[in-house]
Amino acid sequence: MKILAISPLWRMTDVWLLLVFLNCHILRSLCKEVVTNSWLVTLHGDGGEEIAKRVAKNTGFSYIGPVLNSKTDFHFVHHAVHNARMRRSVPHTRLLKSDPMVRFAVQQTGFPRLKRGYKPLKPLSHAKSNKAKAAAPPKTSVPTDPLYPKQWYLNNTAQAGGKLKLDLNVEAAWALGITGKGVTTAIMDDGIDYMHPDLYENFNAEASYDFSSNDPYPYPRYTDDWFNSHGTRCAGEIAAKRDNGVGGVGVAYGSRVAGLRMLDQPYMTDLIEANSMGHEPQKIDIYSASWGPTDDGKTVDGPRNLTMKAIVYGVNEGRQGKGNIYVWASGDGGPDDDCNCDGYAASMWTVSINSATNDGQTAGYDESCSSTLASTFSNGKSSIYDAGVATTDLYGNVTTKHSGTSAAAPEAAGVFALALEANPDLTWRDIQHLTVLTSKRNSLFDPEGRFLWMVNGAGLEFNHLFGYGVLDAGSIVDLAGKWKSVPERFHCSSGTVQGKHKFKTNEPLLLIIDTDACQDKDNEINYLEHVQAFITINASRRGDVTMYLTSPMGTKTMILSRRPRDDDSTSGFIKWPFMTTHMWAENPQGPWRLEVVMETAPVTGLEQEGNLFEWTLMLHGVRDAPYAKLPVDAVTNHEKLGVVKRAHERFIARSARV
Ligand SMILES: *[C@@H]1O[C@H](CO)[C@@H](O)[C@H](O)[C@H]1NC(C)=O
Ligand SMILES: *[C@@H]1O[C@H](CO)[C@@H](O)[C@H](O)[C@H]1NC(C)=O
Ligand SMILES: *[C@@H]1O[C@H](CO)[C@@H](O)[C@H](O)[C@H]1NC(C)=O
Ligand SMILES: *[C@@H]1O[C@H](CO)[C@@H](O)[C@H](O)[C@H]1NC(C)=O
Ligand SMILES: [Ca+2]
Ligand SMILES: [Ca+2]
Repeated sequence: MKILAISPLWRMTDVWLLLVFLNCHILRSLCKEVVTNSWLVTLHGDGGEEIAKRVAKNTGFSYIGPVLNSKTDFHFVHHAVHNARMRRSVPHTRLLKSDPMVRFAVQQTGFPRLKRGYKPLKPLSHAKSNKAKAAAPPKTSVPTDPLYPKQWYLNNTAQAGGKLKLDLNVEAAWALGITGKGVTTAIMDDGIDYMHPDLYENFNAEASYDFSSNDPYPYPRYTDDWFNSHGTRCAGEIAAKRDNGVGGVGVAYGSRVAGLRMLDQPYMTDLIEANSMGHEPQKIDIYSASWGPTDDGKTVDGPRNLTMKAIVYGVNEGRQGKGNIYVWASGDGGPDDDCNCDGYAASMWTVSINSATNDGQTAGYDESCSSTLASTFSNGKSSIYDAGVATTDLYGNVTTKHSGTSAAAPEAAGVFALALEANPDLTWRDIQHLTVLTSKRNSLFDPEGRFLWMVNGAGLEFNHLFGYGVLDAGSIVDLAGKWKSVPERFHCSSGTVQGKHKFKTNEPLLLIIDTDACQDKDNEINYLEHVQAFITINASRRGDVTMYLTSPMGTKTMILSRRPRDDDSTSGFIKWPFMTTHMWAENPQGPWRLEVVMETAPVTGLEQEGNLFEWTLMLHGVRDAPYAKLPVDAVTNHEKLGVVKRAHERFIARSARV
């Protein structure tokens, strides 16, 4: 086996990494793409909107708007072109290109992006308005809202068959007066019923937009089955008003929500996704997404070029440079899917959230993967009435049936809104560190017994299903208040294995990259954040390929699980970034092992084979001990922090001896 060291990449920023990420355009056959009636039009010079509007008029196109506030890139639509065709319209593209102002024009592909956890259910009850109560200020520490007793995810009193105290522990954060004031979360979804009596006061219209129909009003489109209730339900979990006699209470009931309606058109385009994720990054703090590529257990797909650009801009420049927080539902594909095949959930720049039920198990639809950072809650046992997530619903109604990892991501967004009120200086990375340090195992467990809780080399407990455990609002708010921003982040490309490496059923492949983690360079990494393995592979049956990455400190993480429905034999993975959070805070120096195993189905017994062509190990983290400057009371209040700090002191003592 040959190890080819590649030259160190000095002080790359997260922007640089954009170039490394290759997308679905390579795997087009798998993405079920069509061609839409949208064009990305790039102009010569930076004449801006006036020129773009004139070009659109001259060529018979409709002008939609700039892409990511650009002065040169614009979104045009042609209404005479069908919005989902199989072939590109060369004449229309040629027409645009014939205008002397146009540098290039690209007709946009369309691809499916599905809401997670959607079940067509009618609402259960109508919200009862009681304005007399609404006027009174809160008298007790317990909210008076009629739906509140059913919101077990806020205060689990073992109602609906749940486990006592298995909840987000919001009570401790609220008791400090922290309710998310000054923080805005955007719900990227199918719209928000912003006239809902439990939402309108906390709706941030200024930061909202409708990208599905290009206007400032992201109101859900009516359908008989209330299909477009998803965004409204997510919004209520975050910011439903407290003590107003209507509905329930949001996790961060003092915060605001913005609506970015962007899921309600036949096909998604890169332009719509990019404009949504890049919308008002100085006014929006958190973006919450409960959707993604199809969860059919055979899709491999992720953000395209412009969307990646928007996310990278968000984390680097958003929130006045502190970075936007992108919260992602890890996926509803069940045990037969793997969220590392979903480039949004697996991104380092999103916080990927899985769900647990009200008694601590995984739900049947939960996916697992090594990029999941933490968990919140979805529904309880389906046999029990009211065990779902209680929240606002369309047309002033409420529901107790919201579910899926869809329900989980907004709860996390709400908890992060609380943390940001407690400390507005937190960066996107601080939020991830705080999540790792304050999430709890509580009583979360895998009912199938496959994934046990394990401890990494820095003493942190993690689980393949739940990440670092369930978010704890009281704990994250407390530590956020004492937090000192983590040191500068570095990226170290630690080696590449190239060549054709065969593996087959009963003949696994083991590769090793021994790294000094860029020691003595400017980008030396001694304490890890994310680890990525960029892998190019093909196989006679992609779904039978499983991969495990083991760190020098002995933490073994499954970066790809078996996907029984994925029968791809042609596309494989091309430089796909498999990500793991499980080595957080470890020291990365030493040998990293990659095992590739063909897990052929016992039933068919067919022998499968494949080839690994490339593996590049990318380490992300910091040079200096990240928690060294935190005050003593932070350590005494937070057990996990104490454990990691002691581990880091041992790392330092060990390297001093060498
Ligand atoms: C939560 O429930 C407990 C009972 O288990 C109750 O004593 C407490 O006041 C409740 N707190 C809130 C904020 O709902
Ligand atoms: C996306 O970006 C990559 C890398 O910069 C480039 O090679 C590729 O052509 C771009 N794809 C599209 C569809 O523009
Ligand atoms: C709730 O939904 C029903 C339809 O099921 C509708 O008639 C009603 O106006 C809605 N709003 C309220 C506040 O009940
Ligand atoms: C994988 O690629 C190699 C080299 O290009 C080729 O020989 C082999 O047939 C491919 N295997 C599959 C299953 O596509
Ligand atoms: Ca309410
Ligand atoms: Ca998935």
